[in-house]
Amino acid sequence: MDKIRFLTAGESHGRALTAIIEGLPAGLEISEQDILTDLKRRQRGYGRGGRMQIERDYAKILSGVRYGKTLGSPICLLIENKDWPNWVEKMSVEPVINPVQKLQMPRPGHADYAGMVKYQHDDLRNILERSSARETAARVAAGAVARKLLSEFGIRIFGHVTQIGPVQSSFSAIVQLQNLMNTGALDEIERLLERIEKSETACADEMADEKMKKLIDETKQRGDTLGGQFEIVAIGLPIGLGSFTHWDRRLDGRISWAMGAINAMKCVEIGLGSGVAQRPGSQVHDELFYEKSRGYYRKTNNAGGIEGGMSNGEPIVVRVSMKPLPTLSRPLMSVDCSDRSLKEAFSERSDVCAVPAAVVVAEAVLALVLAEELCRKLGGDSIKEMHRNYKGLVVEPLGW
Ligand code: EPS
Repeated sequence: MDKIRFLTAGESHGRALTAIIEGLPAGLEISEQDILTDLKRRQRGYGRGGRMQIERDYAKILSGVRYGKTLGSPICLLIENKDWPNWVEKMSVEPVINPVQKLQMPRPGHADYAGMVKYQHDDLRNILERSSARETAARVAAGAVARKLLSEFGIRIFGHVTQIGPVQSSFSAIVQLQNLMNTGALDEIERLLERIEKSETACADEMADEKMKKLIDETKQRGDTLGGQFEIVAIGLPIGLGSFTHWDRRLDGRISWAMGAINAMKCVEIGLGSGVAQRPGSQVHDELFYEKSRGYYRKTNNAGGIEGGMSNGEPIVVRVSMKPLPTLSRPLMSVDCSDRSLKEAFSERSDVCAVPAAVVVAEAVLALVLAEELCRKLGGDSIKEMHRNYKGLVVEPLGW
């Protein structure tokens, strides 16, 4: 990212998490309350562990905003860890007289083993503290600012869980959303969003939601964990974000990178995704139509809103698969790195299933990618200038 950059810092059980976002335009209205909405949503979900009972994630804006509007300078956000008082000794910045016992049984599937080798640590706490998905709270806070920018231009992002373990939702955004948009039933979209927000699994299918919760309970009993799949959708995008002209400008590539860089994500699909492999071209590509009242339009969205690395004006639909979390309360076998003896892997408080929370993280990173592309398209020094340029966007091919 070069137009909008962001960095996060902070350990899971350290004093706080921070994020710095640089490159946003001046004049964007933003408040701590705007950021709070998404931080609260990230803490949700059936299957979360004890930590979420302790934390009340809240991002303080430390810089870059004056009288409720961005200045154009870097925005610094601070999220304090409420759990910190319980970790002051164990996570002390200064050396301590009696350090806590080292953790040396890496969890299969976590960053522990490769991290211990790479950074030459003999205590896996030095790895897990930063590799923990706690960091995603900072990404969500940064993403909430990007989302606010997108909302200025009518762009909305939402997500929903399509699968937890083997339980699948009957709902897929790629089909249903297209039907709702084709029939003009836009208020149905609002009802759909309400259903997702009310669901503890962030699943629009009420029957699947019940089955998912039951499965999470059973899995918890067994000391195991669950992954799943979710879809993220962006609507209201102008045509031409991203470009085919060079590999690192392709929007699908940028989105895949951002999604694949979220902890525990193993597969990113756009539109039909892996479904394109088995169909002939005639059943994959979305035909173009034109009506005077509607302009150019499509009846399907198998491309998931991206053709040739560019947004094509249809909803962007991204499907992501998440692996089950590697901290098992009934641990897998591992090796004690202090004496190479076979032992159970390290285990501590964690979540059974974090797929509903991951949806909010994925929404945030999509917002960051799209906000950057929007600034590139509209010239991003000030909101005023961006609005002027937005009004001047060309929306049809040259020809008339
Ligand atoms: C998380 C905080 C963590 C875990 C989870 C995500 O809290 P703690 O480690 O204190 O229980 O609940 O972290 C992981 C899944 C992981 O693999 O590290 C959070 O804030 O989202």
